[in-house]
Amino acid sequence: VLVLTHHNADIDAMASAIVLSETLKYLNIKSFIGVPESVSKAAKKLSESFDVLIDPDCSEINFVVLVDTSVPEQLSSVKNLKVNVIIDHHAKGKLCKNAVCFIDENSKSSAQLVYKVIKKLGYNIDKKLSKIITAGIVADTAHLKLADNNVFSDLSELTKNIEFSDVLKLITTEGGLSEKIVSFKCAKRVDAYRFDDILVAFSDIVSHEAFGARTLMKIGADLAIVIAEKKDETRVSSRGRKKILEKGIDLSKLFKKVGEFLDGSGGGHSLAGSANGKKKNKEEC
Ligand SMILES: [Mn+2]
Repeated sequence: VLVLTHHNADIDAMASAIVLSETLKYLNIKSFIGVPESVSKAAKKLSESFDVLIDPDCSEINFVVLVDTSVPEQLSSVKNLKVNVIIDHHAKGKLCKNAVCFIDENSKSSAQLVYKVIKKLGYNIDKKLSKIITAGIVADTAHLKLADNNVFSDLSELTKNIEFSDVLKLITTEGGLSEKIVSFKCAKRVDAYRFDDILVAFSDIVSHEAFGARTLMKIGADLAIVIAEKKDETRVSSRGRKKILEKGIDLSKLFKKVGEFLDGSGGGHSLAGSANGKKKNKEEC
């Protein structure tokens, strides 16, 4: 059996695939985990101790179970795709036509549906798999912000013998060293102003200006603008909270003008604007 999931597999997708595949192994069924293209960065830690087949070939497989998707577009790099069973919590896709489906759009995660299937099989789930299912649920509910009663009732069963902090360790990825240095430099060079109840933070760094702007938002800016000057190029990135819209600030419009000032281009969204162009006076920009 191949347990397959969608490309750039997220934590819920990987958790569902791992738990189902491991359960089949316990039941003496030879099983594999398959992922098109790649596992997402967020799900790397969760899946690192399991073998994952990237872009598997279904012609070498007897039976395929697909989890967390039912649309062929998310599986385009799988060779000779076939699907026998689908377990998913998204709206039915094209692949449902020719497969046995267990779809529940009201479920907050696919991991919970896999958990249901396993319980039906009468299989008693161990600590390791409890942690992984919990990880899938926590990730797909934005750390329980979107949880419903079913989530809490499943979690009350799953977390009986595990430490919740161990689950969080599985799904939190620390940023790389270079990103942390950008954050520190960006914070160190802040010029901050207050306009009414809006805190505006300007900073400059050598690169990663968008990452820098997000960092300033995390430490409390309502509007963050970060400029990066290169040899003969200027790049500016910004992020804003919704309340700047009430003050009539639209970053896409603002940065269109910044782009013109830089003899380059600019724009974006109302709460995330950016521009790049020629090197000009930084303060003026
Ligand atoms: Mn999901």
